[in-house]
Amino acid sequence: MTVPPGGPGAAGPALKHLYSGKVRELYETADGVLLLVATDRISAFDHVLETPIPDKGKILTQLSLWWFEQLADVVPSHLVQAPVPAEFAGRAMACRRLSMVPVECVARGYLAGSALADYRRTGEVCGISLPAGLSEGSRLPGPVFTPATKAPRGEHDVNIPAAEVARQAGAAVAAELERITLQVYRRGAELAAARGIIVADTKIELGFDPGGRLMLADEVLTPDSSRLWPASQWQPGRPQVSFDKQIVRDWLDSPEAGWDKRDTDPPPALPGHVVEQTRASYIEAYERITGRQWV
Ligand code: PZK
Repeated sequence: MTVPPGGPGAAGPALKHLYSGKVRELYETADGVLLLVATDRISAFDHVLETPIPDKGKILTQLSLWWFEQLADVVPSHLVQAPVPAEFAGRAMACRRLSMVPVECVARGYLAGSALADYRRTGEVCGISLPAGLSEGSRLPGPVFTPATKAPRGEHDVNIPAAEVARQAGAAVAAELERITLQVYRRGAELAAARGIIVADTKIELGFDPGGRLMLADEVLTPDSSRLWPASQWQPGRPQVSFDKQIVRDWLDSPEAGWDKRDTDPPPALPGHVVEQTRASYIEAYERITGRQWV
């Protein structure tokens, strides 16, 4: 009698939908466990594309789970053992509800994205002064903690000085956020480097459990939360090749797509060959990083 007449799920709506992200969904089960579900949606140039990448959500979920294991001695994770509904098998993480830290915790080892823009304007990022003469994709003298505000949906995060985090969260918590974020970056970068992948930067989410302990939440060191570059193609002074989205970006930028990334209109559907190559690139990232075969 474990399966109700009508099949699993027929007992009623056991899941409450909490939030939709660009490419993920958050649910709560009847027992108060959160389910972080990674969909097959993909975003590029700030748009969520209409074409899904088959298995992307499963691949990134399995990659996060692998990283949580590798990082267990750095910081405990929000993962709990709980049943996952069959419809989400392989693409959901069951986690405890945390009180989330309202700051994006970012560590960077290379210059890209908003840090590059800030550096070009001011020579600094988050109040940290960087050496002169760096270019797009340059390696930084050492990893830096570059926190940012959590922007409302559709807006971009804004980099803030660590002192601002200390003002908001208290000096002791701010120091812990920085320490954990840099350790996650260092461990991630070291492991990935051994497999020919540069972790240019990574964004983590931390939260407090009811006992006041900081825990690692969300996804970790995935291509959606980090810039991963194939080391063999790294060449400072130009935009870097992205491990996962390069094929999509190149196609959307090509005349064949008939679309301009500066437009507000939605990008066109992806052709089958772009979907297939992109799926293969997610699998390659998973296999190279974990040393496991995607099955
Ligand atoms: C939490 N997000 C991001 C994910 C979205 C948004 N363990 C937790 N406890 C409380 N809150 C969160 C987590 C986690 N992880 C995560 N927002 C809140 C997110 C998926 C879809 F729309």
